[in-house]
Amino acid sequence: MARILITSAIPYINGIKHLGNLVGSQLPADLFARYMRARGHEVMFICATDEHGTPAELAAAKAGKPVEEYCAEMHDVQAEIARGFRLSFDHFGRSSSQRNHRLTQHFAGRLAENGLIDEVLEKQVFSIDDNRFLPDRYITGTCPNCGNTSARGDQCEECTKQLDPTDLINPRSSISGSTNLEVRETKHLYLKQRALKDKLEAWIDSKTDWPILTTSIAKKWLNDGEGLQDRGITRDLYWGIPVKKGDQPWPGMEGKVFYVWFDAPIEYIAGTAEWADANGKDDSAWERWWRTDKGASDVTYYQFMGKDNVPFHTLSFPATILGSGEPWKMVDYLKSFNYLNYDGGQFSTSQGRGVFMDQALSILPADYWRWWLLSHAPESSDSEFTWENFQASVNKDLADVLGNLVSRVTKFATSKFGTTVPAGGHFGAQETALIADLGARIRDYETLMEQMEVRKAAAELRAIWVIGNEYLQSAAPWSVVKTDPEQAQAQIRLALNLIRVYAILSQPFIPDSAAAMMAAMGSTDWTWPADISDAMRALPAGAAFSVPENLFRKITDEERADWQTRFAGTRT
Ligand code: B3M
Ligand code: ZN
Repeated sequence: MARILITSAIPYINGIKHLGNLVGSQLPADLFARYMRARGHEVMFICATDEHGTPAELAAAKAGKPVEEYCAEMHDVQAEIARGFRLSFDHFGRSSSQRNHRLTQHFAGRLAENGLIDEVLEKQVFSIDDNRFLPDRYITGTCPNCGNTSARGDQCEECTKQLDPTDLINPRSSISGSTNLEVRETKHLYLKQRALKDKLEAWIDSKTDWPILTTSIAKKWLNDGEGLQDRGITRDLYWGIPVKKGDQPWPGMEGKVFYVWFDAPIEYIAGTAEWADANGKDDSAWERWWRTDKGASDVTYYQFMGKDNVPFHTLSFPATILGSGEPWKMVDYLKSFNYLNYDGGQFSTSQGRGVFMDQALSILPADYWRWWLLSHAPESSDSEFTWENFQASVNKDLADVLGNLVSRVTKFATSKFGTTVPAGGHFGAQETALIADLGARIRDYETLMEQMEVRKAAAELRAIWVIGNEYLQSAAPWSVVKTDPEQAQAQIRLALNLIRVYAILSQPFIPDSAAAMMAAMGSTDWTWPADISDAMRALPAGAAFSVPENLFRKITDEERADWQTRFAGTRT
């Protein structure tokens, strides 16, 4: 049994995420966590809301609420939606927790002690009308790189270039729209990432099994253009973690907070500490996941995120950890995703274009979305959600292939042999061949799941469903029963066992349907089918089963057309 630590990029607090966000981090992380638990490993799966920074302050202002209140409410909303999607976090924390305050201040203190912090008097845009500094998203203007006229002070959403507020052409305040701005001096802390370049490079080079998407982004940031830059880790903002050196005040930094991207990844650790607190455990319970001097040296740590988050996880966060000089667990494998596009364009939070997580659950059960999203995960390239494709995929894969098999078998068995597993006959050549084929395919499926090849794993799972259908088609118990009822009983016994095995294999993708299948088979035995021959005989003759409620319903053309118009834009 291995110990597996899994973190998903933590979603920003400002609003409900769309399906593109979901498939780029939380959902595949959940798939992996579920699979690893199903294989009997000890898993710690952590996510949280990312609550600091200008997006939170701006969203709270727009909602007319104090930012603390806004964040508390939105955390609960996101937690509820995560439960709706069956995201199986061991803990869904908050980056504004006291645990994260203390840990973030601790890391900053260690970095300072190790000579890795510069105090820099720098120039920041100050809004005279708003009487405040305008860091990051508080300022809007024209991108010097691509000409986008609504680029934000931290990054241009069009061309993804990272920006400084002072880079923007024709800058204006995001709060008031005022252009009555001036540049003023203010003191900030810089993390001397350049001093850590060799260490970072050696660490990245040691990750020979990382996906190309991950390493190419890391390398680009390390070496391209001006290369790795020292990074400002503080801001002139009200909302955030107060700048302190450990638990001591930081002279000259009063009233300032840490930059959101400094504290957000630390929340992975803090979130695990929050888990320990929430479960009445002491510090050793979370430290054994995170401190290599306290038991974490046998942990394997996986991170999941969208490609835009990769630089922060391959350079900035590792710089914090390496710079601390303390034995913290670092990521072993970083799985990153491309973007999911929406129906000929992009998902857009600002324009309300696409399907958002709450809307998705309001029209169909979680499993439909989970299946489509995971089987179309944007791995090797960007992928696209279209309603046609979604409808086809749900109707074919879930309803026709899997749902139909379950319903046909259980209904036929009930009508011919009653509601217990029939005892007659024995497995012949066809059954033996199916079992052998299944065994081989399950081994492939395991390999793909272990490698986090999400799409390929989904395709293999679907192929596993398909061979069950093909078997039934050719064995044809509905004909055989007329001439050789014993043989038909053996075929049905096999098919009922197949449903249980499908429940186990499918559970990471479609947990609710899997639970319904298992319940219908009257079993609670989720043991992974390591020995397929045994697994196909697990339901004993005479055991009761039932016909499950229709597992999947088909999406009609009218629904598809309706949803297509409904989600075309301008979410209210
Ligand atoms: N909240 C950005 C995002 O949701 C950011 C991730 C933080 S991971 C530590 O894409
Ligand atoms: Zn741009």
